[in-house]
Amino acid sequence: MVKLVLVLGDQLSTGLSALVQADRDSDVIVMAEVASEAGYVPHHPKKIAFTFTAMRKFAAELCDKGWRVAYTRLDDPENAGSIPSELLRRAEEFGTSTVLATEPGEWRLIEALRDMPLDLTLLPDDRFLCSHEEFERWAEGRKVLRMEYFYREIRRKTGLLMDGDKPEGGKWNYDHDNRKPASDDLFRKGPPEARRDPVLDEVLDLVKRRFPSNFGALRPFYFQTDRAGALRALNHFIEHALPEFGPYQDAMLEGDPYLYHAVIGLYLNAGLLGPMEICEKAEAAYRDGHAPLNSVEGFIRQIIGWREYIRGIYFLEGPEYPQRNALNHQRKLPAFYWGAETRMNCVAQAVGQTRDLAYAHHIQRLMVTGNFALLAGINPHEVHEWYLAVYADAYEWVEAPNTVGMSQFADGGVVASKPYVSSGAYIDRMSDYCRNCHYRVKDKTGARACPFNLLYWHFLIRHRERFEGNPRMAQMYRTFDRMEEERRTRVLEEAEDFLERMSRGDLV
Ligand code: FAD
Ligand code: DLZ
Ligand code: SF4
Repeated sequence: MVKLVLVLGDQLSTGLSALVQADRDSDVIVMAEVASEAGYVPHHPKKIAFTFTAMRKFAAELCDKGWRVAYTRLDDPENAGSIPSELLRRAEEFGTSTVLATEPGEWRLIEALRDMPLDLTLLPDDRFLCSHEEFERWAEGRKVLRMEYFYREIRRKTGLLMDGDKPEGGKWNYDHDNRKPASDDLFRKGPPEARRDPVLDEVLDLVKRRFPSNFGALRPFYFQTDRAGALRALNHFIEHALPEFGPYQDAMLEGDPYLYHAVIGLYLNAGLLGPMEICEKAEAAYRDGHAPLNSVEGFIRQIIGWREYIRGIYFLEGPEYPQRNALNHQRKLPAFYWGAETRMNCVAQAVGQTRDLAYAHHIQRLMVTGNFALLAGINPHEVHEWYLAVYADAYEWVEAPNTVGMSQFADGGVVASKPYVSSGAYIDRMSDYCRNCHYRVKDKTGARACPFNLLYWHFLIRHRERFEGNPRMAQMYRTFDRMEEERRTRVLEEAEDFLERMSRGDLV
């Protein structure tokens, strides 16, 4: 009996469990560009263009390999508009009610598939190194979950950077050698340019026509859109950037959006690259003497540690996770997240780069836009929807725990042991943004005081009850209490005034 085999836009891997289990002679692969997936948040036009182009090329590759592919384009008149309704339409067309799929990376879609009146088999997504069951076993009985211990287990399991049963070099983590600010005279080579081709051109026209008002610049389009291109991007990173990845991982420079980051998250999350092949190449660069251990360990930790851990949390915590709001933050996301003017240069740089590239690196996401939203008490669900929309690598399984958990502390401390908040001093140390800012990072109060300085205290004081007892935060409360009363009052009043002006829509 013929089966429909679903391949989603982030399942573009020839080794996908559903494809491995399918029968090339009798089954039909279903792929569909649908309004519901393209519209559950207002995705960045570059993300939609990347997804549709990569889907079309992957479908063509499957056809070349002899698969029967039923591909629906967004503009096809018979397009039913959602993944379940496309499956129902194809089921009727091919006279079957059997669907084979690899588990989607989002509860929303898992539930929608389960609700279909079709006979569905959902297979585990084994493109990850840790299954749901393994993560549950690891988490069971632990009072708090911490990535570092999880990471060690995965190092042992994969054998990456291991010296027998010991970590390579004697330590699991080399972060104390990292975290340097970048200087603007360092030479860096950004990711390779995209090659133009007719499939990409056609999709770019479609996206321009169908999503004219989504936030973000469609062109110039620089992403790779197939496996060969993704491999080129990976090799380019290993050759040109990996050696310096560790030291400059947290640095930010105006005019240099990538620094030594890999810019491969979108390829990995869409299935064009796999986690093990990436890490094996990085490890080989270390063993060949091309890249130092602190950079290679730091990079591998992001992929086998953070990425797997974050996914484990998403599936462990369940479908309600993105709704959490432990700090009861209710303020609306300011218009400058969608490109309106702001005088805060760091925010303007991070948002401007996001608009142009659908990319910002981790510290820009965490310590600029994320930090500001948390300090200002923005509703975490709005923050979550923004991150899900604007980055080309964003899918809920990875975006939500990073945003709701790590960045906004809205899960009450599942992902992070303390909130990632900082005053302007951190941004000044790690970037050159403050040089060109209307505000003065050294000013703690007054008309030009850096808003991060004001809001930092406002955040700590409004959540005093919750955080004062946290040993890693107690020092900050002592510092505040040692300030003169007049100064404390002034800081909090100016912070209030800033928030009011921001909420009114004044230029801040
Ligand atoms: P590099 O810095 O070069 O790191 C290499 C790879 O490590 C990344 O490609 C990614 O696959 C992995 N990685 C690194 N950090 C993380 C992390 N915290 N969680 C998961 N994987 C990680 N990452 C996404 O893939 N999708 C998202 O939607 C996403 N949303 C985020 C939202 C917020 C608020 C924050 C703070 C982080 C988010 N991240 C997300 C994590 C991280 O910022 C991106 O993975 C990274 O910036 C991608 O750029 P890169 O490929 O140059 O990564
Ligand atoms: C991100 C995305 C977009 C923009 N469009 C589609 C689409 O039209 N068809 C599709 O199959 N997948 C798309 N995707 C990826 C899905 O949103 C992704 O599979 C789910 O969010 C689960 O991770
Ligand atoms: Fe950002 Fe403050 Fe520096 Fe301006 S002074 S760039 S607002 S940290």
